[in-house]
Amino acid sequence: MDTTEKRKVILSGMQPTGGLHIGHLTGALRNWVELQDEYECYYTIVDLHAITVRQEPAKLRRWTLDLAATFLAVGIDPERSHIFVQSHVPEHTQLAWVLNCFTGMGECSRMTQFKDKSQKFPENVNVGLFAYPVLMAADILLYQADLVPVGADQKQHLELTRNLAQRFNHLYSETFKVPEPYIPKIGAKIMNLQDPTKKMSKSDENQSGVLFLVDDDAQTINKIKRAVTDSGNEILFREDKPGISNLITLYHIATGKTIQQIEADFAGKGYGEFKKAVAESVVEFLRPFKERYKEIRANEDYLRNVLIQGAEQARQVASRTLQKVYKKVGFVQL
Ligand code: ATP
Ligand code: LTN
Repeated sequence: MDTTEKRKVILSGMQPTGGLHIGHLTGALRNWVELQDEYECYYTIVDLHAITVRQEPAKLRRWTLDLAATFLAVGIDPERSHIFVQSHVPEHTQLAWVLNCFTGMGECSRMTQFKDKSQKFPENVNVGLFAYPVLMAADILLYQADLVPVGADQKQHLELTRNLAQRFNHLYSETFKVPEPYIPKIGAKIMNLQDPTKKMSKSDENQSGVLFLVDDDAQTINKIKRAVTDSGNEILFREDKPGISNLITLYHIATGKTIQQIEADFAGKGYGEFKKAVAESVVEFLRPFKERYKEIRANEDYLRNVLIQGAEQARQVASRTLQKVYKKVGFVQL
């Protein structure tokens, strides 16, 4: 490969709205780590997005640093990728304002996440929540991202981002790269252990169904042992057995064994024995991550330095795009 060729750009973001769980690790972060080999990666902690629902300041601060430590602990390498906090790069809000003026009210009100969250928090349906996807578009377009790894729930936001980029490019001239969604090759959806029809979610009130990455071993084991299972007693991966299927997925992730192999290994064995095996394997799977996390989280100077460096690098790219935009819309350049 020609080494002067520019690598394609990846950007993704995660909200610092709670402790991370095993679903984040397997569904998102493991892919983020792999993508570093091939792409120029920007990974941002989107605190501006987080305040679209009410947050306690002390918790938001803690979760932001927790998330930075998690990125590092899973293997995102600050020497190769750019890890930064969204509010440290003011260009995000600046571009979002311009894009707001090119977004229709109808476009935002059609977004499923807006409809869901305004139902969930009827006492706080704010303008920020409404404009959430426009800020997300700014996150992506500032870095001229080629690809955006997102879960299925964010695809609608990415479609809006593409529309805004095309609209602006068409009205003025070529300014933004039109990004594509990146749907990861690996990454099963992990369900809540107490309600296996619902995805495991960090802001879930029922924490006993969520395997947080910072839970201690005893908590992990207990949560798995108390997981809701289905009627019957066979260890089979089947649609009508969501509880056992979810545990099989976890075991598959933790051990690398195939579903068929797991079903065969546990044929004729009971739920109790299976749960014990799942619990032990998940604890082992998480052990190296937890050790690294503890070490990194304890070194706040190091964490802050990574974020300072990440924000500086991000600003260099973001300010270039913003300047182009400001010039095109007709703002006076001094
Ligand atoms: P919230 O509770 O605040 O909505 P969440 O836990 O659902 O948060 P997000 O911040 O929306 O998580 O997700 C960040 C990333 O992690 C997304 O790419 C999403 O696809 C992935 N992810 C989240 N939950 C799971 C899960 N249970 N299984 C697999 N991947 C998941
Ligand atoms: N909305 C996303 C988080 C997010 C994001 C982004 C993802 C904010 N900005 C830019 C990809 C690219 C979520 O809730 N998962």
